[in-house]
Amino acid sequence: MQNKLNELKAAALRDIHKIDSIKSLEDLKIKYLGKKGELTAILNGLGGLSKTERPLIGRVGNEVKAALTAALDSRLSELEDAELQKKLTAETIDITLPGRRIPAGRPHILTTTENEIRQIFGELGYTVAEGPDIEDDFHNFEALNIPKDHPARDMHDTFYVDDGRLLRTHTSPVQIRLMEKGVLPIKSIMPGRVYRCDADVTHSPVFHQVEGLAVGEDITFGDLKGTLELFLRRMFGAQRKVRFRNSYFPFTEPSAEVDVECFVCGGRGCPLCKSTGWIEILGCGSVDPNVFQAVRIDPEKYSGFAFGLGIERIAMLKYGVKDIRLFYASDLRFLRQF
Ligand code: 2U9
Repeated sequence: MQNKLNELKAAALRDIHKIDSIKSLEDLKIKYLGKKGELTAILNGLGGLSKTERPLIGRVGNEVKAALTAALDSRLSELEDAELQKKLTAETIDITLPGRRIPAGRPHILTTTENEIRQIFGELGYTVAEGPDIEDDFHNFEALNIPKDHPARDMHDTFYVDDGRLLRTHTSPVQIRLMEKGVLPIKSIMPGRVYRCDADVTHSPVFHQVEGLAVGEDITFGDLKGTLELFLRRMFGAQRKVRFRNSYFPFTEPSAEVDVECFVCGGRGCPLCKSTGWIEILGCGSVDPNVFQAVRIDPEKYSGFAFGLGIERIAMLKYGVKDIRLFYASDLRFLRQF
């Protein structure tokens, strides 16, 4: 009987070492130590042994039971450790791996150009005014002294919506609305989208303008010149030459166009400036008395100046962009250059 117990112990220990899953280990425990287990059967059968055999076999049986229990427990904790280790390895986060790159956006070049203009005029004390994109004939044309037969009013130049309403062809109606409020003096710039029925490499049906207006009691053409010279030198460089040429606009009198020394050749002459050495940047002038009359401001008491420029035109000249459509195509290869 004692041999049988020792053989059972040896077999059980061999089995326990071979086991490689917690489930199989539990089955093995049942096989030996369960209610109907092999060792349990022997211990239950002690009553049938002789009085001399019973204590010896009982003691050896209990030792075998203790040895198997210890071996099962130790194998169980080994298997549990191994399982935990496997899980931890599978779940490990390698914090030394480089993070995923999040591509950073940046302002569009037209936004940057507009912001530069806002910044310069902001420092000169100008406020920013905005108005509706859909306008009426009075604010877009009539009040600006643009006659009924002016080509700008033609269907080929202006987008008409309905009931005589139209998409503003410049931001000037914002100035008209501002002056109609009658709060003087005025020193404001008006950035915004404008619409013209025109499309080629330098013209887009939607583009962006910044216009400016100053109205007060003693504002002269000299103030206009000083303001724009300062603006253009800040925008294009302190050493850059600037010149005023006389011109005509219905809403200003006298009117002028302003050129700066060519960015590419510095005035020597090149294809960009068409060998003139000069690049036209903006239009301007003293507010026409007829415009003051349309908004019930007394032209005898008040005077003012206005100017207008196209943001796309400035950006195209400054950065050598040859096709205006590149600004709107959302092509990152183009946009990332700035
Ligand atoms: C009021 C009175 C006068 C705004 C002006 C220009 C000259 C001008 C063009 C520049 C390029 C338009 O985008 S562009 O094609 N603008 O040359 N704009 S004076 O004059 C005003 C505006 C409002 C009440």
